[in-house]
Amino acid sequence: MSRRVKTAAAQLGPIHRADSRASVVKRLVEMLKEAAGRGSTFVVFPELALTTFFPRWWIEDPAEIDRYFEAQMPSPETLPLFELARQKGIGFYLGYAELVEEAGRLRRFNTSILVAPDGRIVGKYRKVHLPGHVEHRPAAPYQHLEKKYFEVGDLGFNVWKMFDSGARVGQCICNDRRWPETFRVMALKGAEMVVLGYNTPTDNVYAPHEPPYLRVFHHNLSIQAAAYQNGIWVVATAKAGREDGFWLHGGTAIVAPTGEIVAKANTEEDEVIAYDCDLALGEYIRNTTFNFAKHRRPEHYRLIADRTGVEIETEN
Ligand code: CDV
Repeated sequence: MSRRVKTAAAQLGPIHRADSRASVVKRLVEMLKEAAGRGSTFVVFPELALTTFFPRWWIEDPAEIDRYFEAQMPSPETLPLFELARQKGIGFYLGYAELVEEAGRLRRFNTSILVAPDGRIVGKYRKVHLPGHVEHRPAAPYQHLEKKYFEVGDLGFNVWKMFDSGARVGQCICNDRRWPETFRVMALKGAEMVVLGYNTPTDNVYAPHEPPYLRVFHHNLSIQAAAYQNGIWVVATAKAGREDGFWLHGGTAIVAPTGEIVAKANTEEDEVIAYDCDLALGEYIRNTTFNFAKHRRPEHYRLIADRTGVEIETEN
C-alpha cells in the first residue's frame, strides 16, 4: 500500500473580535471543501482557529474570557465542520481554546485535536511552551497573555496512527515549533509527520528592534531544521493578517523530511496549499545521518531533561 498522505494546510486570514463562531466555521468549511476538491485527505487548520488571537487583550471579566473557549468539542457551532469532514472522508487538525472541568475544577488549555476521516477525535494535545506573561503591561502595544489564560499542557508530546496508511502523526502548537525537544520527543516515538498551527505577531513585542523579515526567517528556520533533523514531514499553518489592526505573519508551509519547503502560502488571507506527502521520503534520513538507535548519545544529553535554565559551568 502506498504510504502517502495528501495533505492540505488551510491558512486563515484575520478573525476580528466581533466575528462570530458561525462565520469562522463557515470559512473553515469552505477551505475543507477546497482541500477535498483538490484530493486532500488531511487538512491542518491554525492554532486558536475559532476566534481572534485573544491573548493580545487584557480581559478582566471571566464571562468575556470564557466567550473565547470551547466547553464542548464538537459543539453545535463546530459540528458542521466535523460532519463535512466525515462526508468527504477527510481528517483534520484544529486548534482551539479548551475549557474543561477536571479534578473538580475548571481548567483552560491552548489545545489542538486530530480528527480521523470518520469524524472521531483520535488525538488531543495541550500546548506545553506557553509564551508571554501573566501580568498586565499597559505600556506595551499589545499583550501576550497565554500564561494568564492557559495552564501548561499536561498531555506531553504524542503520536497517533491515522488513515489507511497508518501514518504516524504528531501534533504541537505554535511556540512549540521553536523548541527542538518538541520534535525530537515525537520522532523518538516514531512520528513521520508533525502538524501544528500558529499565530505569530509580525513584530516581537519583547524586542521591538527585530525586523519583521527575521520573524518569518526564524519560523522557517525552526520548521525546516525540525523536519531535517528528525527525517519527518512538518506542516505549519498560520492565522495571518491584521486582526483588529494587529499584524500576524503568514508563511504557512509544508516541509519535506529533507528540510525543503515544498508548498507555501503567498497571501495573508484564507488560503489552501496542498502536497502529496510520501511518508517513505524520510526513511533514508532516519536510517542514515539521523539513525537515532545507532548514533544518539543520551548519556551526554541528560542535562537537557534535568535542567531548565542556564547555570554557568565552565571548564576553566
Ligand atoms: N502563539 C504563539 O505561541 N506565538 C509565539 C510568539 C509569541 C513568539 C510564537 O512562537 O510564534
